[in-house]
Amino acid sequence: MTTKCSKDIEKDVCELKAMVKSQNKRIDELIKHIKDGCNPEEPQELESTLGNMNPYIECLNPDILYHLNLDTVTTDFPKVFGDVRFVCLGGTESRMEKFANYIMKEIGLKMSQSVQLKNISAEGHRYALYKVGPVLCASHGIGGPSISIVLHELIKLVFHAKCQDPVFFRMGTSGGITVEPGTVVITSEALDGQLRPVHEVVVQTQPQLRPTTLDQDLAKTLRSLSNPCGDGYDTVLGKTLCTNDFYEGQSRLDGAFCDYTPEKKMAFLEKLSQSGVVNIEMESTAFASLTSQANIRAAVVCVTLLNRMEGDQIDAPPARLKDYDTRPQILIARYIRKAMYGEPPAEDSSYTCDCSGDQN
Ligand code: R2B
Ligand code: URA
Repeated sequence: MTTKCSKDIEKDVCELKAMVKSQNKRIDELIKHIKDGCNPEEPQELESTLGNMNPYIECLNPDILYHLNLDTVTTDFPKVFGDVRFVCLGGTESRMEKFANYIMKEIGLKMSQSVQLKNISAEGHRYALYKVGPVLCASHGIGGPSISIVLHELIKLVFHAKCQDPVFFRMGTSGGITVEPGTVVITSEALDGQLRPVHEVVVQTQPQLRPTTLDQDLAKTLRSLSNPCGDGYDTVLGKTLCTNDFYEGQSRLDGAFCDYTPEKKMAFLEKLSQSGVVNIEMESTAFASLTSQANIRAAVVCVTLLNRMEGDQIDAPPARLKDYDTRPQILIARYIRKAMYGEPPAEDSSYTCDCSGDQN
């Protein structure tokens, strides 16, 4: 056994002192880091990228998103939803559940076979909400009032979660003006029942006209992701008429009431066509105005179920309607894949559906 000479001991002591000194320095750095983290001058966390938000929201503790059955005290929004980059809305719960399962495959996320996707808002009994990695999928029901409620709450959700530049999509169905049934329409401009590019909101008895601005670059990018030859159907950019009613509002002859003639109906549809309108649906103006108010990039992608120049009733066979329903989903999935991975559309991205009937 060798004994250490006093010189070696001195060296060890010296090294130990240096180690302790360096550790103390590291501890000081960590303490400073923790302190700086609490300093509002130097925020460590990213802030929400949304604009024009209601200033009173900050005072709400908790903020209860009643229809989504969520609140900011029992759910840690930044932790649970902070990674959301895409918010996809569609009319029915079943469409959005199918889309959630589809997008999961498309973006390569896997879930164990025994686990089912959970509808986060099931207990709210109004809307369905699924989260698939960075994609939120929500149902919105029919019409402006219904989509407006869920959008207020989804916009607050991404605000509280401090999501960075989330993109919103509405995927839906519509009636076509002159275009072949099954055509996919990306809305260039959303018009209300008076053909104005506005969404009217009555606040304390006063009508306010809010612009229905949609992101033109996003619309063009979506259009560029279509492949008419490969897809077997057209994808077009055009104006969308948004009505508050499916029957008289869309100039149908098959509602419970009708006080105009078939000639007047056709004259109206011709006028739409001449104004550049290619489809009619019921949520685009509310969707466009609420998203643009919050500076959110957004797009409306709807398939046409019929050509309104040829009739009013939706009489295509269920299997065809199911196939139509998948078309906006395929396009939006291509966009999401490309945004996430920079990939072109997958060869296998055609979506085989079951036939359980869902066409809102
Ligand atoms: C399209 O289809 C629904 C009406 O059947 C409505 O939600 C819309 O915009
Ligand atoms: N949705 C509508 O709002 N109108 C149609 O004609 C078809 C679907």
